[in-house]
Amino acid sequence: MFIKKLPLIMLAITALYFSACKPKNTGTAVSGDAASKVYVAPGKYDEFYNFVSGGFSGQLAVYGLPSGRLLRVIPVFSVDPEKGWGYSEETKPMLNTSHGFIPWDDLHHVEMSMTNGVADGKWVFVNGNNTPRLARIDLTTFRTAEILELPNSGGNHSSPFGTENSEYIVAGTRFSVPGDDVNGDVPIDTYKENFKGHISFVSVNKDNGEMNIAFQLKTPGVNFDLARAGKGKSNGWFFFSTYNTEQANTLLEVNASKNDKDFIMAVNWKKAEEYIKAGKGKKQAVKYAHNKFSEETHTATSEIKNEVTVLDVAEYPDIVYFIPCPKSPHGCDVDPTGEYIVGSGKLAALLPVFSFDKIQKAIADKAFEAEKYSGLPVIKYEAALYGEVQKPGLGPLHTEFDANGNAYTSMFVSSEVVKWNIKDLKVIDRQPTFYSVGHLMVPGGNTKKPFGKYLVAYNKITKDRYLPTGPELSQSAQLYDISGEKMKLILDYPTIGEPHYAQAIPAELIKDKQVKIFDIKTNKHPYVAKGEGETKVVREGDKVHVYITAIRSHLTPDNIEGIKMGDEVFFHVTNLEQDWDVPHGFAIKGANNGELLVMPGETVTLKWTPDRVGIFPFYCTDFCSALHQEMSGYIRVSPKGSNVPISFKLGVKKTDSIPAAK
Ligand code: K7E
Ligand code: CUA
Repeated sequence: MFIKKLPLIMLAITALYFSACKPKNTGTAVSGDAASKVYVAPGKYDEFYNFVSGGFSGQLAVYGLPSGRLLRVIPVFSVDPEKGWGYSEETKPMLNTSHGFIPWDDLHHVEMSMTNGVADGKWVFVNGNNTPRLARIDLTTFRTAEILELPNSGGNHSSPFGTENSEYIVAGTRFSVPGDDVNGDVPIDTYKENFKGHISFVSVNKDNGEMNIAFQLKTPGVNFDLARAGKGKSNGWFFFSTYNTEQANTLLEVNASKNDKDFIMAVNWKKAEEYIKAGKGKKQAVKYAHNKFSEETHTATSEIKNEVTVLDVAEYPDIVYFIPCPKSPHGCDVDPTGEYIVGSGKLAALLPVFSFDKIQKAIADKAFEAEKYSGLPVIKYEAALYGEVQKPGLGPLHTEFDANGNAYTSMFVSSEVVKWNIKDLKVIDRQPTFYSVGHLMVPGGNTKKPFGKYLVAYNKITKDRYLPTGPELSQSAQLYDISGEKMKLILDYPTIGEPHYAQAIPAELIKDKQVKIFDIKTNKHPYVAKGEGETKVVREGDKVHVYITAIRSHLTPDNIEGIKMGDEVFFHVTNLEQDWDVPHGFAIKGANNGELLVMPGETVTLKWTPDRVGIFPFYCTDFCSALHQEMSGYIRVSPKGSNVPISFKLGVKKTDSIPAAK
């Protein structure tokens, strides 16, 4: 029997300890040559791009390593008025869901697309934790290209994790809930009967990256926390950490911490794929949004889909095997060879390392516990275990690897990163973090070929590290040099939102593949004006379409009349520039909206409903030339029923009014 009950009082003490311990030494702990290791001289480039989750900001931040310089914030799940994301008409559909438009989410994990188990620099996948979604970011534009909602899910935390060739991006639900096709109006304490887990296998088109839900696995109701695909010899398998295997529905802090061991759930996804190919999956009616951004039209579309294929693992018990793992495991990480699977029990005093070969043998020998879990086989702990790292630290969360057979584990409670050897499981080094490290990241540290060299700790608490800024302090990243036997702290910098996971790729992989401009000749936006001669103002009932162009340093047209109260005005701004790094912006007084930021060759639309009669200035918001302040115009709003005709002009070039469209 592997499940033992802990007395409640002990749990309370554990919980207290879990949240209270911090290292006392807040000193710099930085050695003399640290500055030279992170110094990237003006005009020089960083060695790595580091993609860091923005947590509750909903965005993805891009930093250079080793400098720690913030290069860009890519809006993903949250609106961003700075870039017009979720404000322009073109981007609004990206934030559509089956619940309607949602302006925010909580982004935790980052997964690079891979070829042969190594990041290939095409796309980054990230998760929306709250309203379950996946997003794909294109690494030639640094823009969110696609967002896919996940049905049958309640919190998309165990996500996104990819297979060796990004055949699938996999997403496990954090909260189990009744499936979307059944009546969910059930008492919450019927969790055990009615709540189910779902894991989505999302296929990725090799050429254009498009995501589609290939199938879902329906599992017992537990909480899925994190996951990793197998690699090398374990390619074809997936490993998920679970908690709340107690299936509690209240006071999880206590009730989901009762079992001495929860599980790593090993999934034979190749087998699941075979069943799906053999037609064993069941079609289920659901509702989810699939949003895509086209760089041909510079416009997003949102489609609501109605069906998903589900395979119930209870009916196919050779897909899923549970492996006991002490105690509320958080991270579940696979080493570069694919042989070792590290479980990080948040409340455990040791780190179990499982062996893929032993797991295979245990399955062949049926080395299972007498008691199944929800009807599924539980492999005996010892039969799957390679060994345990003893006294690694307190509150282990996540593990990454270098190229030399070492593992690095973050310790939330004892605030340290711990280096240990995968073969002999001995701790080699430990260095403090300031403070309470969550994820850590080694460039390539999740892949078959880690780059090593650096480790970044992403910390939850900053306290005394930076100048204080009121009650809320920025969270932080800390950079360690791991090229030697001992890890050396070399840099400490604040981050946006809350950093959870991050991944880094060599700058060389993508820096010369960046889109610099969009070719105006191929712009297929329905409201493009490909030159000033194509600008116009068109009334369609009470909708007015303004085809406007921007080029240094004027907007065409810059005098517009004939707008009336009750009109909805659409400013379709085309940036005529064909030079790198010359965006123009657009804003108008009183607009209940963000600005537009329009890249060269692109068309973007701002919707404006005038709320009063008068003259409204508009202007370019991006300082684009010495005469940027001149890049402005006026629009006249007349009362409803006024007979001021539509007219528009730039300078002396008076343009005739365009008759109302049919
Ligand atoms: Cu921050 Cu990956 Cu959501 Cu651990 S999770 S810390
Ligand atoms: Cu265009 Cu300022």
